Amino acid sequence: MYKNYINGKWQDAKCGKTFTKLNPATGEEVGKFPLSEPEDVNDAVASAKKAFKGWSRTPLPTRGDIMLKLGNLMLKNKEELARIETQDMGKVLKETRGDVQEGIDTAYYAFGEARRFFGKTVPSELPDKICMTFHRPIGVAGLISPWNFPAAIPCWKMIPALLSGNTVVFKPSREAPATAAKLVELLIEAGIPEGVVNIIHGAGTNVGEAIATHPDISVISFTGSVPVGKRLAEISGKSLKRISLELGGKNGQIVMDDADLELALEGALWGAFGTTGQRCTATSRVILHKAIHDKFVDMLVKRANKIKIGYGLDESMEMGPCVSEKQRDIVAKYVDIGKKEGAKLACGGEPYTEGNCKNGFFYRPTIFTGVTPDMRIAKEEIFGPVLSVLKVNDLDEAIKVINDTEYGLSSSVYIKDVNNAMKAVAEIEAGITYINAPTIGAECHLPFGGVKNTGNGHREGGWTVYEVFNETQTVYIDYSAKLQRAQIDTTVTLK
Ligand code: UN1
Repeated sequence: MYKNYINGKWQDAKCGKTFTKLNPATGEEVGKFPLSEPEDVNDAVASAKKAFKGWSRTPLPTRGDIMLKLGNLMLKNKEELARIETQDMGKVLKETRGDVQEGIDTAYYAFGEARRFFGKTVPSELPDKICMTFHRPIGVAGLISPWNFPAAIPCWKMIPALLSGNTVVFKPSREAPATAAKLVELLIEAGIPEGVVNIIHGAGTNVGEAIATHPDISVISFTGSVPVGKRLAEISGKSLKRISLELGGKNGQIVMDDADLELALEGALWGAFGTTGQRCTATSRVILHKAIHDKFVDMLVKRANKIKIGYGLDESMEMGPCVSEKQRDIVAKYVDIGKKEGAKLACGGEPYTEGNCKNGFFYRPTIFTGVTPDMRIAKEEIFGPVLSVLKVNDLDEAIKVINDTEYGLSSSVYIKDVNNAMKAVAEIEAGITYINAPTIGAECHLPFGGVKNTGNGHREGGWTVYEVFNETQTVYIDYSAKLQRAQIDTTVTLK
């Protein structure tokens, strides 16, 4: 029986209710978790608010040391964390190890940042006066994370929030709660003081909304769907909370006629079927130049049919299940839609129930050809192992097609001509563009996020996420010992 962690104590939801998390590969129970209510959020926020003064005044390098310890503990427990994660949400071990590594890298980045958290010194327009800026923590951060990267994404959010001096109320997804619980245990072992981190398990409609409405939460970071992101932005906008939204994607991989096709094939398979297609960066469209279309589709289908599907704890498996029965039903619904829209099913298109897989929520790698930009399977995020193939005449059309979506997270172009590659980089509307690499695989020390309905202008990762979790304080120091009036007593005049 798992618990919430509030004010330094593990405790049940006050109402006593729980939910059961199932292993998506076996249908077995992972554990029972508190089904919390707004009253639990209130306690967590009160605890985080109380802890803010002490934590925000702790020297940054001391906070950084805790992040270093967290990174070291994650490294020491990497295998255990990866195995918990595979049972929690289904990704194969190779991938859950990578996910944990992304969290470790984020912790080490924060440790380095702690000793270089630079503000700026800026010349004044007046004599004997200096100006500078400081980063200041905002207060209590409400962090709402998804299930598809249950170690990396909570780390992307918690680590910069904490390093910056904020305290945290963390609500993990109901589909990956065991990984989140383990992460919080490691944070406690790393020495995070009481009240600084609080975890509340439960439903988005209850806990998530309570976070967005709570007057003592000052900043929210959310990764998830567009409808939920819009809802949270609407609620939190009423109290002018800062909110960083990381929402969906309908990412495309263009393959031009001069591309290295073997390389493009590896990229498309990894991008489309890695994590069972359940990444917001997943390749859900390949946009093929007509000259290589038929050959590439042939290569793609042959290889997709050979992907080894099964329980991720078995090292030989390449693709795990969908995260839940509900998620698999969504995939099946889109496959029906694709067929009705007139796309051709080139492979897959049904659940995978062979051998031990019958109790899990597996679905075969699925490829639709003959997809046109107006079809729903070309436009809507599916979040499953479904790839739509579109055929184009030239690069201009490929760019038009790749941009023809409400989203703008990741994008990829396989190409050799350097001029055309640079043209694509300039014209693609996306937060992330890869040349000769798949749409997935962002590194934690670079900005991560998208344009259009993928977000609201913020970026996670690297130095940019620190903008989300900090206010800027501008300080002027006048040592002239007289009143100097800016804009009036200035010595600079342009003739
Ligand atoms: C996500 O799917 O929400 O770039 C995050 C990638 C990973 C992160 C994905 N490093 O695919």
